[in-house]
Amino acid sequence: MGKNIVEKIFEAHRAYGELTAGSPVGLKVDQVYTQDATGTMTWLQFEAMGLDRVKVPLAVSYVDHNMLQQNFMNPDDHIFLQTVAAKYGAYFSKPGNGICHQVHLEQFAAPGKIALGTDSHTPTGGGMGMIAIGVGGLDAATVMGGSPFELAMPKVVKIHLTGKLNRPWVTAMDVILEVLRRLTVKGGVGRIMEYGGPGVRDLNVTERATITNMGAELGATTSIFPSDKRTKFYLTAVGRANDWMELAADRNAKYEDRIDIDLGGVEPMIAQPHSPDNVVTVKSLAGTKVDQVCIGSCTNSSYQAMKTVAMLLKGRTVSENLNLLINPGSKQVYEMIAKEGLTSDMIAAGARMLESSCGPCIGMGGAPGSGQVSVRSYNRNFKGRSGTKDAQVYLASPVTCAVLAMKGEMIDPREAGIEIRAFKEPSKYTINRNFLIPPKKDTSAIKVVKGPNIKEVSVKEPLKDTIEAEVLLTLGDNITTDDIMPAGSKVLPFRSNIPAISEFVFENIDATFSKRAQEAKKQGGGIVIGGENYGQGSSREHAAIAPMFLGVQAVIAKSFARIHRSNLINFGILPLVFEKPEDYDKAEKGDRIAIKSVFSSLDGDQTYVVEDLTKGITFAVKSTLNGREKELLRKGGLLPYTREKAGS
Ligand code: MIC
Ligand code: SF4
Repeated sequence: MGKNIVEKIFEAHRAYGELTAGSPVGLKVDQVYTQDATGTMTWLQFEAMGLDRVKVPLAVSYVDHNMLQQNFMNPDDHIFLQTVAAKYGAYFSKPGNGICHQVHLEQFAAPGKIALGTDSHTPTGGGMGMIAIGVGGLDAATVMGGSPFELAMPKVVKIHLTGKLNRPWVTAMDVILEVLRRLTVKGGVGRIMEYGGPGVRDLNVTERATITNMGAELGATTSIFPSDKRTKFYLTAVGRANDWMELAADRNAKYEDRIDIDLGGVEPMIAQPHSPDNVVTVKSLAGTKVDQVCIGSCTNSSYQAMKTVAMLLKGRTVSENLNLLINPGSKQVYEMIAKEGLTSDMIAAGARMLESSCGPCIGMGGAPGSGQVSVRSYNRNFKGRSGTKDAQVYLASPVTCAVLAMKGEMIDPREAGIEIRAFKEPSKYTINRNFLIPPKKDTSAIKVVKGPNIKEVSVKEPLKDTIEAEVLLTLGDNITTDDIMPAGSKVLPFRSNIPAISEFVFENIDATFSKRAQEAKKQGGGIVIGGENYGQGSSREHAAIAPMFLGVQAVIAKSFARIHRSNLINFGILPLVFEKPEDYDKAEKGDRIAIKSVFSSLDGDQTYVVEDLTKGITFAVKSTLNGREKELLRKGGLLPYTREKAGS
């Protein structure tokens, strides 16, 4: 039988298990990378394993998120990450070198390989024909320690592309917005999106990477493109021709489902507040006033994105009442556009140039004013993420963004009366690796430096046979990890300090949560109730560690997002789903509930009876844990489990 690309790569990396959808499969991983906001925890956890060196062929520690250095905290994290990388044999990408996904694409991504990253947008590498998956920090640490990466074999969906984009006004960003419009933020759960069809040839690697990057918003495990001539062209242009190999699905490959997109029919699209799947055509919003435009982020900050924007801005002016912020994705891109005079076109037009980092995307500066409209070429517009609770954040292509920046209001870019030349993919990129510090052979003299804000990793006590706890919060569908554990300049510096960061859990939904949880912890702990797709979005494991620290014992939801479900298990919190979704509103905030005989349920059919002691009613919930996950939960999570194994 013919194989699809996913099966080919999985087969070549299989450590154990079957490639049957839903069953556990262990994969040998080629590359692991971390970024600073999730990386401090990851490396602290790696350190706790007591190994001498990482056991994967390539590990990279990037710094790109926490770049606002308001005090000692962020720079201390950077020093920790640099010294810990040096100590354990990883590359270190210095602050200023760029956003991890863009830099990784330029420097390390290679067809046929498997990479894990402690960031949900790791699938960017899928544009290069690799399997690149976002994971929680502890999962990454365990793999760096030499274990295979285990996941439930996803279903593979084919996105069949035909035709050609109507350039320059329609871009790869519009394609992924169209996919999100059709499939929603839940559409990819448990799936890998494999792109194919003749339309693939119309897209170059960085365009493909925009699509796979934002494929994370579908909830998909990852997305992947074939590796073909265009992949070879890009790899040659970045000086890595040797990393190329051809990769295509067999003619008779099987897929769970197929989605057809004619690139020629795609229009300029825009995601409206507050979800990346709330997508309409830009045209339908014509006339809406825009106050801020941000161009860049890991989704759209390649040389192509920057050059196209510069060509649009050249000789023109940013609208009087609007702010334009630009963050190029990597130092190499920045250097190249500077050399070619493109930054000067941007500056002359009135753009505020930011450093190569995540910046406004994660609320690290660049917050919009009260109630303002911000249009961004980024991938997430969750409420409050920009740093301003009542801001209206929209997502669109860099081309659309640049046009809106000049017009000051929404307009279909095709109707703005602006002409530009077509973009030509360069056959040679600027290459400069001076901010990428390679691993050293002899690390014996290296000392890991930890500033005062870097605190020990917290550990949970083993699972109890009876959970008696208070319902702390009941929530709706699609709760994001930004809702659970907000980011932004106030909170991010505490990523290496769990007691401090836990004060902010659910802050934007219910500011009393942390206090109430701490009270409930004294009486057996708390329970959180959610709807569908609980924990979508960012991979931040702080959305599990901090609730664990606050005594949350279980989350009961209609369904969970993949990375967050793993993170909950890794930190000893039971992820339970309603047996009957209509029981969702039976237990309410403030109710005391009991789950008895947890162990026999865990070993049996994984159905548990929940008694609402306040209301005197019962309902059933279940778990779908595999053998390893059950073991982890019994011990209180992956850290106590690994420690016990190492000690035995
Ligand atoms: C994000 O885009 O939400 C982040 C910030 O990059 C996160 C990681 C984090 O919270 O540190 C992600 O996407 O996983
Ligand atoms: Fe950084 Fe934003 Fe990309 Fe996350 S989505 S990695 S915050 S640029």
